[in-house]
Amino acid sequence: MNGSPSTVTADTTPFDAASVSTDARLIYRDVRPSPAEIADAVRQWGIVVLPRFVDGAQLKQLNDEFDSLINQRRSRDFGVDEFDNIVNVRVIRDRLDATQFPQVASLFGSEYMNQVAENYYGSGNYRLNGEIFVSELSATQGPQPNPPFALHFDKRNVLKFFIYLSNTDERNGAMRALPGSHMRNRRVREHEMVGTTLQNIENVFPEPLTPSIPISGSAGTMFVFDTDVCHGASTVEPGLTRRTMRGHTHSHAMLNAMAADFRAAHGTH
Ligand SMILES: O=C(O)CCC(=O)C(=O)O
Ligand SMILES: [Fe+2]
Repeated sequence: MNGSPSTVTADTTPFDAASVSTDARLIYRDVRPSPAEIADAVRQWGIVVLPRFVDGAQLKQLNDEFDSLINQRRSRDFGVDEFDNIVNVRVIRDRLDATQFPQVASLFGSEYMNQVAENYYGSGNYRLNGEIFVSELSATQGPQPNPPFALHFDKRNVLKFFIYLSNTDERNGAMRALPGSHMRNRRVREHEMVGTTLQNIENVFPEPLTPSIPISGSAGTMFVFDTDVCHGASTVEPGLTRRTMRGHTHSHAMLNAMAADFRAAHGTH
């Protein structure tokens, strides 16, 4: 079993060719962009990729902290999701011990990421990387019809700072995405949020009707994406793994909608 249990097919109409693109050159940046440029690129395409965002000693230390978090997951105060081929440690950034995990704490609390979020959401309108998902994928068995593998948008909208800690391509789980698809998905999601509980939003796309490109990158690559863009992991070949960390930055509006949804589902007011 993988990921979210409720899989509902989204709008099956093909995306308007004029609004989406499978040209990777539009979303890869060779030179480190300013936070404002990142926010603009995410607004335009839903995703932007920064190769070698982390390297050298910092990358090595992040990998060491990744190993500690994964290996000690049961003895710590973190949420853990474990499926056949996914281990996910859910770190609450406020509760992270920065002396033990200095690179994770400084990277996901960095002023650079904060400036990206501020440019994207506006000052005071977001919570920077409230959660950090530390996750390892191992070989998948057969086709994967559900998120995070199936192409989808997230029911709960998030800006994600997603970092590969190992070299990653289509053989070991590279995330796939359809640049530009966030616009239509956002309209659908916002429309559905009015009449449906978040959990029931239809968010999975039929393939190959919906195209996508793999976000391949060497260890240290970061991509920033708005989860309204169609996205989903590639499957993982036997013997291979994928190591990632990702910061989840929500708008306060989305956090409030999630809290209201939770109260409605649990009968409290
Ligand atoms: O792991 C992946 O490549 C996809 C993850 C995903 O669906 C997400 O971060 O929202
Ligand atoms: Fe997702």
